[in-house]
Amino acid sequence: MHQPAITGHGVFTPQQSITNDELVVAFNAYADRWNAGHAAAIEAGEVEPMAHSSAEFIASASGIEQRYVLDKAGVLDPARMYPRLKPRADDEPSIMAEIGLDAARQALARAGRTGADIDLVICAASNHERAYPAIAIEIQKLLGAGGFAFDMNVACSSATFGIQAAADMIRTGSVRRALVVNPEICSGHLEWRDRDCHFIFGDVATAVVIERADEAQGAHFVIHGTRCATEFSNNIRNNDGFLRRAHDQMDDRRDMQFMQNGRKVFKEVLPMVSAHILSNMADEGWQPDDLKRLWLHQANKTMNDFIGRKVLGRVPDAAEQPNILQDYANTSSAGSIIAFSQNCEDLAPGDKGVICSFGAGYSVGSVLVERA
Ligand code: CO8
Repeated sequence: MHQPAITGHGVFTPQQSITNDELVVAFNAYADRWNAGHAAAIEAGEVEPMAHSSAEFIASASGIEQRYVLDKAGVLDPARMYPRLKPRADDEPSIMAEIGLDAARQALARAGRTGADIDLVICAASNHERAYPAIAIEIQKLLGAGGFAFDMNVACSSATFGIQAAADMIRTGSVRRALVVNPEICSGHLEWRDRDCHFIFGDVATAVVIERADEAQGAHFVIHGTRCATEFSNNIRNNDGFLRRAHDQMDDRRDMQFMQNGRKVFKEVLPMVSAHILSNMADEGWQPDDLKRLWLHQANKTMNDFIGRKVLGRVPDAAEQPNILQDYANTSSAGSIIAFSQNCEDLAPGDKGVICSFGAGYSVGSVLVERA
């Protein structure tokens, strides 16, 4: 068995961002328009008026202060309330491939590698721009990589599940060098017209290079235990899919975008996650005090505070458990990788940490790493 290591990492951040205040102004304008359009039904008591959103609620309930998006104008247009992204012709790179490639090139540069060194590309994300050909195969071609490539989707846990798949293939020798890419265009499937969730997500792309530790060209993180777990739940759900036309459901339906029962998710996922991390660590013989850093999924600040406390048995310092959700919001599978990428270089050889993501499915994935 070979020892896998993360040797490179990269983050593509969109140029446009939306503050909570900007988001709330647009949402409230949309709500006012909707209420005006339904004035008679509201007056007759047939429908409830749409309530305003609040920047104070968003910051205190989630910890999110702003989010990056690929198209700000479409999202903030009260007559539209979703991004406007130009469709790509068949001979142009897809949007996911383009932003994934940017993150991938940064990760390859850090690893001291080129696309030609890669023989596995996994595009692991919450949604894919088209059914086929796989986005991963497009990225493989654009990078000049060899071997093979495939797409996978485990919602918010896609990155850690992708890392486990790649690490296992490196361990057994079936691939030599892998790239796990997470282009997350969450703005495309977020319901910006629902105040319960309109603040939650942002767009980004991340990538990591995984190869044999003894072939690493520079500073790297040895991958010890990897673990994935799933348990079916409808509490985070999106019903859009390829049968939409066959189901005669081409109309504008709420359940074709992200839906969740946030409170239930909070309550049910939290115990799963801390138990999952602790059992992965126990099997590797790691104690909570061994952990120098937790790079957690970035959904909610209170959630992360709770998990950090459960895992370490005390309140973690902000530096021990860095959050990036205040700047990026929830970027689905990319969140823990942004936290890792932006907060790993200062660790010393021998320092240990855990990358952990969790979300729809339910799904939880954790990767134990040690700075070499
Ligand atoms: N402004 C003002 N008030 C609001 C707003 C708002 N924007 N939204 C809700 N309220 C009101 C509610 O109506 C409610 O009022 P009342 O008490 O009168 O009923 C009150 O505020 C409290 O609402 P909640 O109970 O909903 O508030 P919470 O404290 O539970 O916070 C959160 C809501 C922040 C959503 C919280 O529940 C949470 O973070 N839960 C966990 C979420 C999570 O981790 N989800 C994981 C999903 S990510 C994932 O798996 C990936 C999916 C694929 C990606 C999809 C991309 C689009």
